[in-house]
Amino acid sequence: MRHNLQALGWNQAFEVAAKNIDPSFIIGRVSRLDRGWSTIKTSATSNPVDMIRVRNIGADIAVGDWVAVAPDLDRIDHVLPRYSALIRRASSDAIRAEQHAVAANIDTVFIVHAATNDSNERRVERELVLAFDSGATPVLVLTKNDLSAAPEHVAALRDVARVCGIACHVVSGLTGEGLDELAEYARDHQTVAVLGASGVGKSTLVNRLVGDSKQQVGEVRQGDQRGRHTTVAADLVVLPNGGWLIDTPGLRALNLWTSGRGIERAFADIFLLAEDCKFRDCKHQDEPGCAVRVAIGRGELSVERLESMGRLVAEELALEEEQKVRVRMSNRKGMRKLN
Ligand SMILES: Nc1nc2c(ncn2[C@@H]2O[C@H](COP(=O)(O)OP(=O)(O)OP(=O)(O)O)[C@@H](O)[C@H]2O)c(=O)[nH]1
Ligand SMILES: [Mg+2]
Ligand SMILES: [Zn+2]
Repeated sequence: MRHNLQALGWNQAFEVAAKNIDPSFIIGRVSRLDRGWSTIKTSATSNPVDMIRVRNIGADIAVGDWVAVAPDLDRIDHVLPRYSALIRRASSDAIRAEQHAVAANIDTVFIVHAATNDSNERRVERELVLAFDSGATPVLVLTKNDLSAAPEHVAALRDVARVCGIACHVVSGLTGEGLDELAEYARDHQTVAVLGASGVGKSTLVNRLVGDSKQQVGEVRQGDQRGRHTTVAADLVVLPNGGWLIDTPGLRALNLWTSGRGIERAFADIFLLAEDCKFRDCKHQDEPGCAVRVAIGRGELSVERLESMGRLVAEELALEEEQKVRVRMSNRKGMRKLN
């Protein structure tokens, strides 16, 4: 076992995956990706000698990945299999659609929203699908609780967390309220990715948890409270208790990439109701004996939530179709390469 790497999150599964890698290669964890260059930590200290910089030529890597680098530091030779990854679709262009891994080898995803009125349930649902699909455990974090409270809004978001069985914490990056609870998720060298819209307060939380102001924090616009995309690259940072946080840039578009069980888990309440629909393939529109419609009639489920699920399901199906077409195209010999 490479004991020097354990504090960085190295485990037995990585040890097994790395057993055939040439011992002269340097193994480390990607802590930051800038244009063309990756920063790789080879030990958990913040000592500069424990970090190497390597060009990312043709390497498909994300912050949090474990990689092996040739001794001449020329390039990344291996990327070890990930046990989880937060993946979104990078482009909405059908032919050039590519996946973009936001963070890899994570145990928990903090989905950060403001406890004020600015955030929306629809974005929470989308982020939940992505987070569940990643293989890590999502946790909803409602921050800026020191600002004008919006109790109904907080109650609605708490409800979203409750129906899909995840924890919800109401915190403040300014006063520090609730942050001890958050630090618990990064115990024992575990890794937490922090996801959320620009300006929501991700870097502020990371700084508070880390205990310094390494992450740059930006003002939000006065009118609509939107952020200015202050954080430009994901960053792996260590906490005083030895856990790891990945601060990420606020992403405007969060398009779905894969189709794990994310939708089923993010909309667990609707899937449960649907078991009582008369028809197994009920679309919950106007079919007789639809238990989902009954719940809407009783005010137990909102139409908006059902429609939101419908949109995400359609997005996922369209993606699956595109992928089939892409496979067919690439199988055709003599076709000009399209991507
Ligand atoms: N009152 C209050 N303000 C906060 C809190 N957290 C963040 N802010 C403010 O919100 C603004 C944006 O915070 P950031 O931490 O930069 O937001 P971010 O989510 O990292 O944004 P990007 O890096 O652009 O994705 C800054 O002006 C912060 O000072 C909080 O808990 N309470
Ligand atoms: Mg930031
Ligand atoms: Zn139905």
